[in-house]
Amino acid sequence: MRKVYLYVSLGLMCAIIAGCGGHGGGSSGNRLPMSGNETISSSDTTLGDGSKCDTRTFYADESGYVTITMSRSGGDPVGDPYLMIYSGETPSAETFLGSDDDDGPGLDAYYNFWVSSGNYYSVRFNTRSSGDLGTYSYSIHYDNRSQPMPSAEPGDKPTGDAPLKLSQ
Ligand SMILES: [Ca+2]
Ligand SMILES: [Ca+2]
Repeated sequence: MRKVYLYVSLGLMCAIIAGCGGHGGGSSGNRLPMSGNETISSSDTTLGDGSKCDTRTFYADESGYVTITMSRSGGDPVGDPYLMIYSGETPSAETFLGSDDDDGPGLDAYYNFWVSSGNYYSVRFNTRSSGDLGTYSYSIHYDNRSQPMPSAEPGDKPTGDAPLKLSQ
């Protein structure tokens, strides 16, 4: 009886410690906001058109609008950023939600959509064409409202109508 009590106490303590750990930043890597400077390189995942991509998954701990950006940035930037968004942790044709090519400034990609609390979403940071390697910056953050395109330019297509590119 005493042993059981000890195990329960230990379990509870572990849960409390794990819960507190979330505030440290290190173990909350899937929570928003996320941002960084990264590189599309030849060793990244290859898609059906031969282009390369980085995949990042985030967890929505509240419902709301989320904005995702991918920008030409760094010392040797990619030529033409491209985004694809998926529900869940595994990108596929079945989980595909939408994509964007040029809704950000210039050739930068921008996507704004509604997420539901308690769900995972995945983002492929990609380029419009194959052979386009280089650096970029990205951001995934709550906006709490639907955002218009930051730079509506002649010839821009509405968010979401860029074609899906399947895995190779
Ligand atoms: Ca990469
Ligand atoms: Ca683009």
